[in-house]
Parts: sequence; C-alpha cells; structure tokens
Amino acid sequence: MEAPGAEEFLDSISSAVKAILFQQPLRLEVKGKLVTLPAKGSAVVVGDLHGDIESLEHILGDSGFEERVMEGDDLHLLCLGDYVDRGPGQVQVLYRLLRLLGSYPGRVVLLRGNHEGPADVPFQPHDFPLVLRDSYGSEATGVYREFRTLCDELYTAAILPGRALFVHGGVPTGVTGPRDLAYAHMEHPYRGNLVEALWNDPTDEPGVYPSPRGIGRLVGPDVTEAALEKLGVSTLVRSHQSCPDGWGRVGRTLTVFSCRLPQYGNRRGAYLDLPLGGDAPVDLGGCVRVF
Ligand SMILES: [Mn+2]
Repeated sequence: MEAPGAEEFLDSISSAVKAILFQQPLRLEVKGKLVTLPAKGSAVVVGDLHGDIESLEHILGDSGFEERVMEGDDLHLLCLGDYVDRGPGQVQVLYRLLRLLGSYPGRVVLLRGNHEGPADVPFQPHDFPLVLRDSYGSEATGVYREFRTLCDELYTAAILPGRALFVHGGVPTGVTGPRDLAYAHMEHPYRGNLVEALWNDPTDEPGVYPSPRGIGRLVGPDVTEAALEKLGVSTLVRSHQSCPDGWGRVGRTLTVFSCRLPQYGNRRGAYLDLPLGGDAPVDLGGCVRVF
C-alpha cells in the first residue's frame, strides 16, 4: 500500500484528534484518558504493530471487523499502541487506523504505546520522524507536530469492569483505583503511573524490579494481582513484548503481540476476538487468534 500524501495524512491525524476530543466522549464511556468498555458485544484486541501493515490488514480481514460493524454488530476495535517505529508501513498503519477511527468513532479505541508516549520520555528506536522526512520532505515537520498532538490525546487504558484492564505495558504498581489511570497523563511526570502503564513488563518473580529497558518496572504476579484488585478486574491484557507464538501468559497477565517483523523473531502474531458480555469466558486464552 502506498503512503498517503502529506495533506491526506495530516488530515487523518487532525480529524482523529477532533474525533477523540468531541465525538468519542458522546459514543463511548470516557473519563480522562480511560475508556470503560460496555459489557456487551465483543472486541477485536490488537497488540503492537510497529508499521506492520500486512499484519494489520490480516487482522481486519480475518476478524471481519469492518463488515461486522457495517452489518450492525456490537463490535469494537481496541488497539494497544505502538503503531509506529521499526516497520516498513508506519505511515500506512497509522493512516489506516485513523481513518477507521474517523469512520467509526464509537467503535475504534486507540491506546497509547510507549512509542506514542509523552515527549519528555526519550526512547529508541524512534525512526518515525525519519520515515516522515523520506515520505514528505519539508512537510514532515508539520506532520510530526500533529502526530505529537495525537499522541497526547490517545487513551492510556481501557477497562472492562469486573473483568479486564487493557493497557500497553502494564498496570502501574502504585495504582489505587481507575482514577489513577484516567488522569495519569495529567499527573505525569510528578507521578509515575503513565510511564509504568506504557513501559512495565511482567516477570515470574514476586516483587517489583528495575526494568532492563531503563524505564518502567518489572512487575511480579503478586504485585500485578494486588493492583488489578484495586481496579476491580481479574486480568491484565497488554502488549509491548514479542512472544514466540504471538501471545503468552504470566499469572494474570496476558500478552498479545500482533506484528511479525523479522527483527522480533516471533513465529506468529496474535490478536483477541473477545466477547465482552456476561457469557464471556473467564479464561481469555480461548479468545486468542494466532496467524
Ligand atoms: Mn512497546
């Protein structure tokens, strides 16, 4: 797929920002930067994409997202962040998702990954600005500025009350309730909840440890469980780490990774097709779709 022209891409970004600010609060239950998912219908849950447009198209086709929504299905597309950097289709992935958001503002929920994190937290690799410069030349600066505005408007987390928390990295270890996630972006950098939400990883060992990433924390199953209890949910659904088969589990944490770029070395990608209603299975492992 060709990259869109600068004007078209810029328009998709600024339209998405407006949709998040003005349309989505009328169609979704939004508090701060936390979306509460309705306990009905279902959700297609997508992990890291990192510019892998092929995997995104596969998920959209395989899940039948657009057809199902057009047929009136009660269906959401929930993406767990990390849309750009690394892959060959960074602009294409973002453009596709933003256009879907524009078409179905009540149906598409885009969370923030650490690659869409706050501007004062540097990280590597961040080749998206270079991709923009190659594609758009002198117009790249303006496009990137609009992208940064979008990053600050993306949601930090989504919650399915009583069941699951959805966030890019992990549940912040100091969380006391949903409010801490809803307003984590406003309390950044004074409190670490936003950084932990975007950067944390699970570990088998009980306790909390410094992350080898140099930012965020490694969080043991005991700490995750206690934090999830404060949020009134039993399962954490997150992305942020590749898994050989596209998904994996540590305690109550389920990782789903959707990109299949060769540098990650995973054999498969995965997404979830997750019923949100009361008859939904307690074990989300049964909702994993591997490709
Ligand atoms: Mn990540």
